[in-house]
Amino acid sequence: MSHKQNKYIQVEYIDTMPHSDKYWQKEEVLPRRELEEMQLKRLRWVVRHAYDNVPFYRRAFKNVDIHPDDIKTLEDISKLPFTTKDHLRENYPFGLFATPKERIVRIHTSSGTTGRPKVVGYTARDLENWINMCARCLYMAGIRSDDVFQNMVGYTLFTGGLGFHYAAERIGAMVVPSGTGNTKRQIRFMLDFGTTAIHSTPSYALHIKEVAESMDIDPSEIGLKIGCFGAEPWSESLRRKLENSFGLKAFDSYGLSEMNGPGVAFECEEQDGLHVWIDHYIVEIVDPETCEVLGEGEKGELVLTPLTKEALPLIRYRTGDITFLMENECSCGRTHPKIHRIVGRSDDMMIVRGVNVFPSQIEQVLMNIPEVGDSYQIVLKRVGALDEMVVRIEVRDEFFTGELSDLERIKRKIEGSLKEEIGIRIDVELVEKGTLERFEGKAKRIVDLRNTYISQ
Ligand code: DLL
Repeated sequence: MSHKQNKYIQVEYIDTMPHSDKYWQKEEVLPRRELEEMQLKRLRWVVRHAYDNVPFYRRAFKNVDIHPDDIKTLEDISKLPFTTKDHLRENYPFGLFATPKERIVRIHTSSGTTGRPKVVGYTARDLENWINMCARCLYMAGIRSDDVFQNMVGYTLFTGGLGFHYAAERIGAMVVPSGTGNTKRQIRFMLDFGTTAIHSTPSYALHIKEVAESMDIDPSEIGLKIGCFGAEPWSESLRRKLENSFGLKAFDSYGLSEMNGPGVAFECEEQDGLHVWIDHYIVEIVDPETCEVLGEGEKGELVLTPLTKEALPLIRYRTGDITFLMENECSCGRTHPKIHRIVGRSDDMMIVRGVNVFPSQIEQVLMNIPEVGDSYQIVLKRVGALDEMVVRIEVRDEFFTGELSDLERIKRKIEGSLKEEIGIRIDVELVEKGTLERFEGKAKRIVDLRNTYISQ
């Protein structure tokens, strides 16, 4: 349609140019060989950039006797040293930045659980690349210019808010920058503004469902079609619960501040693995103990090297997130490889009676049990020399008969399912609805009391 024909637009000034009705950018469908050629060129650039401009990398490369000119093939990446979260913290705030301050146009931080925050920076070009990567994700989930996108994540130093905000605007959607909190008002906005797509953590989405129900609003009547959920591990059964409750399609969204923020990997319509934008990141999976590089299908720690970051070129960054690379081809036509949804962070892995357990495995079991309500908590204790786990669970109102025998039956049922799926006996404690904390951002489901010694 020409400008004259469009009665709503006086001057066409919005840069809304999808590559096609299916893909935001043409790079999404480049043949793998071309992507790899691009990766090699960019890898050589980023390694040189880090070496020339970040004293930390000059030293780190010298320590392992490697020079940027030694990078001749993509496989040569394995000669480079890793970067860890501690390196970022030790160089707080700007020590790993590769561009002078006058070229940095924004910073964000990621606090994690301990110590100094990690500070990340962006040049204007970094932001432009980031917006487009996030726009690829939202477009892939089906968000278009006629959507109303309610962005219910933090807008300040957290990358979730601004990252997707600008991307949704770029697509031309109507953005409701509502941030986190005031859940009743969020729900009213959804109804009043005709929100069709939401972005939040999966745990906040679960809370919104619960609050809507308490307002006598059926979540499926709100009119939501698309949910973009991420920033924390979640399970397939929570996806099903959110999809069934809201009547939307729920997509897993992965990213981390150190790699811009959201927009690193995202699910397509198949909802089976997340495409990683490999024209901007090299993906490796390594054994977290030995750092040996693992092959397709082998579970390990995700290591990412950003290929286009000017401000913060982190080489072989150990994310701490556990996943694996999936099979190559995807029916959506995108040529970028997929990672399996994140199983958990290596720091969150619990060892109970010799068995490795991630919180998302517990959630996967719980969300399939109808009696289980919308909140749970994992309490870790040390009894004598052993770690013990107790899962505190809110029971749905309609199953709370007040009869002790009913509660005992529910407890035994949940313990049975946990034993069957995870292979160890896990104690369950049932609590009344509303007892456990709710979360607007990333949920904190683990309460670690292991330093509080409990004698046997
Ligand atoms: O959480 C960026 C983000 C914002 C991603 C909004 C998705 C949506 P950080 O605060 O730096 O950045 O936390 C990054 O969160 O290393 C993972 O451990 C975890 N994480 C992020 N997305 C997922 C996901 C943002 N989809 C850390 N599944 C990462 C599991 C996730 N874990």
